[in-house]
Amino acid sequence: MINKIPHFALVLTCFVVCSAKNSILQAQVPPSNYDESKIPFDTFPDPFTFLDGSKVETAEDWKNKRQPEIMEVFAREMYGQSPAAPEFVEFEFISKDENALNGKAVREEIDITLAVTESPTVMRMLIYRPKGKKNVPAFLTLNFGGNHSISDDPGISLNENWMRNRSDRGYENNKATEKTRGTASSRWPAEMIVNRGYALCTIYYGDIDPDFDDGFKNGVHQHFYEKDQEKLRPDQWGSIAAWAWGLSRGLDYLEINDAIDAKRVAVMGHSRLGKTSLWAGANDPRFAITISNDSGCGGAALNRRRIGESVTRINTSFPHWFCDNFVKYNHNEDALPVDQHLLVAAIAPRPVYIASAVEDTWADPKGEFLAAKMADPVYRFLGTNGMGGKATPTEHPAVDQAIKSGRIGYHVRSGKHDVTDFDWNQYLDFADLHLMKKK
Ligand code: GTR
Repeated sequence: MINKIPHFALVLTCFVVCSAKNSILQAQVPPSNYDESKIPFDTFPDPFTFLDGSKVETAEDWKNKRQPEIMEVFAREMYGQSPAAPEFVEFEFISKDENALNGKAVREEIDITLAVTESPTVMRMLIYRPKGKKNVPAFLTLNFGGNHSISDDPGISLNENWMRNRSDRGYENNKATEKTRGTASSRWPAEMIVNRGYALCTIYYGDIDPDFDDGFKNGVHQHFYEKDQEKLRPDQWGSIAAWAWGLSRGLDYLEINDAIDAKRVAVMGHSRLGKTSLWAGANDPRFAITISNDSGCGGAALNRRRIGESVTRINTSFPHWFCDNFVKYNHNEDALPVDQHLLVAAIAPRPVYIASAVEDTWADPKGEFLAAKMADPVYRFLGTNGMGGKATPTEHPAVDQAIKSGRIGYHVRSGKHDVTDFDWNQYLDFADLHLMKKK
């Protein structure tokens, strides 16, 4: 049965779209720099100075003017502007198992329609939630390999959409095979999450927009062109913005699912999907916590440092992730009136957690920490404890020592670019602090 529920709580933003920048992009990309002494810029945009040079004086100035100004720049120059939420949440129950995860959880699959047209784009949400409980807090995430890749539970439907080939894992001819079941389970400890009292809700990101550069013909973009528009404008949504928009549509659905408390949902993502969770969390104030795992360039890492992956590199390798305007900042990061600490600050005062991995130098762990640290004064200005303690920390914390007592969490874990139980343990502790009712 298809369910249609009007969704009134959604803010209208302007209509969207972006265009292809591939042609401009095959310019030379210099080798990546890892030498701190060769960082080209040493100053970063001040959170408390408006674009016209005037100063933020009060918390109201921040909330009503500076935060929207920052978000407007990020939307226009980097991620692209996204369309308004649809008027209805249309969804369909696909499956349910009352005895999942050794009898501890309920497993459900729900199809959520992203655009109601003759050939709609539909994303499938997989939920594991603690059995016998209502109104539980949740983690909402996107995954890379299909919902069936997060667990070897045979009841999860195999995703049939386009997948990136990876024959060692069973992704062939751009499709998932049965062999791909559970291949990402180490990143998704569903049982641990459910045992701690949370639901895990996840969606294959390619359901929203397949992750390749096709000039935005497929995925959700195709439904939002204006009449006679053939390609996206340079300020309209790239794929990261589309994935983030899809996360908000996932939250629309959770608002009408009474097993989940939609006011206690943490949006979490890894790598390109960590960039996505930051953009989703900054745009949608309904997300109670925002978690970025190893998000790197275009996520938490500061663009102006140009360490590891640079703006030029990312725009060249992944021309569809950002809007076309972002190409203006290739080798020219300093011209961008924002940097990534301001994206973290734009989430304030809601809790945010940024995680790095020591061996993930491509993502510039130090730049990720500095973005958190440089957002701390905004959190404190808004009357919260920022990274915790009495003042902004001065040093990068020791490896595997999480900072998690304040509104901004941070750790640098030992090991590689990945999501591990260590990461999840920190996110669960952070969520306990902010989302679990004190007894
Ligand atoms: C890399 C890319 C990173 C990161 C990563 C991922 O190739 O350079 O920005 O997003 O992919 O998402 O796995």
